[in-house]
Amino acid sequence: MSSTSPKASAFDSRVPAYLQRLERTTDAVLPPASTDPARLHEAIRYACEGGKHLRALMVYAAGETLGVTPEQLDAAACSVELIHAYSLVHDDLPGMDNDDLRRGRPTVHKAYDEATAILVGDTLQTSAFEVLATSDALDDAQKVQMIRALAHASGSLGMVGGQAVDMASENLTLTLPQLESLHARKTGALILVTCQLAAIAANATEATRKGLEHYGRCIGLAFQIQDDVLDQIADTATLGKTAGKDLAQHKSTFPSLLGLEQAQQRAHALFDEARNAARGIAGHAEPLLWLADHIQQRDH
Ligand code: GRG
Repeated sequence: MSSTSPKASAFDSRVPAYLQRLERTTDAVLPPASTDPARLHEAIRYACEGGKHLRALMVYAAGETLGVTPEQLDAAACSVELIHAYSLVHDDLPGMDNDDLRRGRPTVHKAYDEATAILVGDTLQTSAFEVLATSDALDDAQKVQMIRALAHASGSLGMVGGQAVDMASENLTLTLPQLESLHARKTGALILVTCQLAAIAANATEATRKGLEHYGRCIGLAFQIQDDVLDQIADTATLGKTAGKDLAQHKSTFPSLLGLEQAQQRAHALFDEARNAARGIAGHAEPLLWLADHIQQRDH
């Protein structure tokens, strides 16, 4: 069964409260902007502003599906957003994607400077592990499992490795399996780990964890295909502005390998597969169904 329009739902009504919890947890783990070195702490907070917080919402949705309390999910939700924010700050640096704008504002190295942006990313990364290690709502075994899962997802076998493969593949035409494998690491690993962290918080059975992981993998790949599709549509609309960058570097994307329409169809099928996986999980699937619909409907 397929669904593409977000319905009013119980989870939807709880999203503002979850985002407030995320803000409170993040605020508590990061030193105040006035703390020495104030410029670094101000830049760290700047880097955390303005995102959609889809990964934190995935932690809360997956946890809710398994009956976990929000208190037991706060550290996990915050930790993935901190890693995500660090990855964007470093991805934007001149030595990587060299972007001037992020979330509609100057990137951290533009608003501050390059050295500060490197240190912002470094601090966000260590804070992600600190928030897990210092949680009052998790037992020690859960903390260790979460720290291990997050380290694996963000390290050289996960997100950082995906970024390295991506940079090495510039100007190469990848095969579809190569592109999928690259994105399973670069973007998919951090999306997948949201489900793994929720499963750890729930002390879930292996069958439940596997079902959630299948959901997470489908959402991760669908998200990336959709990101490429949205970029391609935006590029076509502003051809003049992006033509220089396109000439300077060629990147394999899902629309460039499959064509725009087939890429859209593949993302659609993956969102459907994610919803089917959610329905198969022993629990209350509605939050995960809401999230799949919500991500599918995004336009940025
Ligand atoms: C530099 C170590 C290192 C890793 C970078 C994830 C990543 C690896 C780079 C991001 C590059 C990028 C823009 C990829 C497209 C998919 C993606 C992660 C989009 C941004 O995620 P959103 O839309 O961002 O969830 P917001 O701003 O809402 O948080």
